[in-house]
Amino acid sequence: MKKLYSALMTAFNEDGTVNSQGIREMVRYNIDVNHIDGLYVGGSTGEAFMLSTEEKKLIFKTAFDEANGAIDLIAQVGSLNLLEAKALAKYVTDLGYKKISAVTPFYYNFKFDEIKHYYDEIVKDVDNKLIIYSIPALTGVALTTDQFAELFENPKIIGIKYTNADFYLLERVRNRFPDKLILSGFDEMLLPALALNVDGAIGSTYNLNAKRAKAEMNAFEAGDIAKARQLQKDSNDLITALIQNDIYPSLKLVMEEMGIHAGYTKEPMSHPTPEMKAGAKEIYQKYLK
Ligand code: NGF
Repeated sequence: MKKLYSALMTAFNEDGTVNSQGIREMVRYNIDVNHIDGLYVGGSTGEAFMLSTEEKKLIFKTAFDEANGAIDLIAQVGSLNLLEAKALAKYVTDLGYKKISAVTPFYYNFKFDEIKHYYDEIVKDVDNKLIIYSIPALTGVALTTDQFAELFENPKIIGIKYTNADFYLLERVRNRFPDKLILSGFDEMLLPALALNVDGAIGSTYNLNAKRAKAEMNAFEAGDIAKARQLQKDSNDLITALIQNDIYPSLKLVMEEMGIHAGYTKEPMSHPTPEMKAGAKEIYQKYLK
């Protein structure tokens, strides 16, 4: 059975501080209404790369407490500061997270040996399993099939969060590592990823659109490709509208329309303009009601 994970957002107050109550509401909504299989905590959608270590810890703890064992949780601990990544890996493991993940280190054009060292170090002192977070469009780091193979030599490294539109590489990786966990990261490309036999998906828009995405997965599994294609089209109408309205603040504005206190994005991401607010209201009415 393929699994669907929402990439958890972080609710911020207008001044950029973390709003724990808003995080709790989003966790609850994902469990009670979306019936989600799990949450990816501290990733891009969580705006984690703009946060302090203490803020990240608060978010990991709040999500863990609120979920209370009901769903699978993956903690994204990757950071350009390897000492921070290691400390967070230990922190979330001690809390009880059963899976961790780490973005490929970015910005400094690290050599592959350095990337391998980074992953081996993150898992070295923790009894946990790690999913590589590969997102070349944002990191500039595009790992090859052979490089994934080298990272998988470490038995604690169990899979890939594959946020990449390279389906040739996805096919190569899927077939070379049939036992590894591969979770697709681009919501608008869920159907082609399912066709290549991913184990599930993680994404930002599932916070709002889990029901349709699950129906698509079920239709695909049942061999009803026409239905799956129609559902992907419907999802992509929603995703396109979100992107055109500025996706990060809009995801939160639409959640607010649904009565969930998702709060603000963190600057330098934009705060909502009146036009964005009107756009989000329209998106909710048109695609989600
Ligand atoms: O936010 C991005 C940036 N991608 C997310 C997802 O892959 C990131 C994706 O859902 C994520 O899950 C996380 O780390 O928190 C997109 O928002 C969606 O497909 C719309 O393009 O690429």
